[in-house]
Amino acid sequence: MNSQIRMPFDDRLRGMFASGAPLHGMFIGLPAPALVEMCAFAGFDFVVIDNEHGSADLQTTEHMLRAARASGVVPIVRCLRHDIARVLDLGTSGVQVPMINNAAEAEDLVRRVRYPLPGGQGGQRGVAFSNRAAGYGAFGGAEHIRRSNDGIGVIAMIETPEGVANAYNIASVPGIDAVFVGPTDLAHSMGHEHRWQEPEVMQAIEHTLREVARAGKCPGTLAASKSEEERLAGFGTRYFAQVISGVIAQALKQAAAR
Ligand code: 3PY
Ligand code: MG
Repeated sequence: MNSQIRMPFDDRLRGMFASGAPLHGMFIGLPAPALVEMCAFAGFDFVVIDNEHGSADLQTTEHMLRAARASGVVPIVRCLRHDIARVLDLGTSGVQVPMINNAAEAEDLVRRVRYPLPGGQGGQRGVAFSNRAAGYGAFGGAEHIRRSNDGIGVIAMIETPEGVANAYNIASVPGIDAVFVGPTDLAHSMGHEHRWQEPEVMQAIEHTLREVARAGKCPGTLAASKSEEERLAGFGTRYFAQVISGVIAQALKQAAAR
């Protein structure tokens, strides 16, 4: 028996959130497994395959998850609620879901991620062992249920004033590991279009990050520069993401200007 065989889904994410260490990653909205590998080889801790705004279909998403497993970077998929079941079966390590506005929505999110357990415990994830997450049946059964329920990370996004007002309650929901503030949507929903640097929006972002830290969960948001990251770390932020299309566009502009 080959002792080197690895289970398809990587269960390190929740431990990373709980560790207290800062985490750095990249949103990837382009349908390209090679970009996942490039992020891994560059040293990022995680990638967020962006199926809210990106164009990857499910097959490409599965290939991107394979690329993450092969290269060693932990993959999260950002997706809409109705896609959670599919990307879990493809073998993601975590899901990040936009526009969570209150504790009831956060509880619903956790239930969608967890398999049902005896005694009415757990959640409502549909069970199949034929998918990639369970090794196409090779790693099915009770051990897969336990490893999935214990190992898959759940990240709620706060992007509205209602979410900001309920930040502590959202973060306190058992099973929510991290809360990520979406500054662009938050600025728009507060009536400031894309101007997240407006003082009112900056205050809402800070308040949310501090409330998530107070609830003992991992606060996260976008941080495009080191100085921005240091400012956000002052509020307890530990989960920092950049956007790969922005990084590439900036590099291309510099290359074109030579
Ligand atoms: C936002 O800024 O709205 C986001 O979703 C960032 O990922
Ligand atoms: Mg958003």
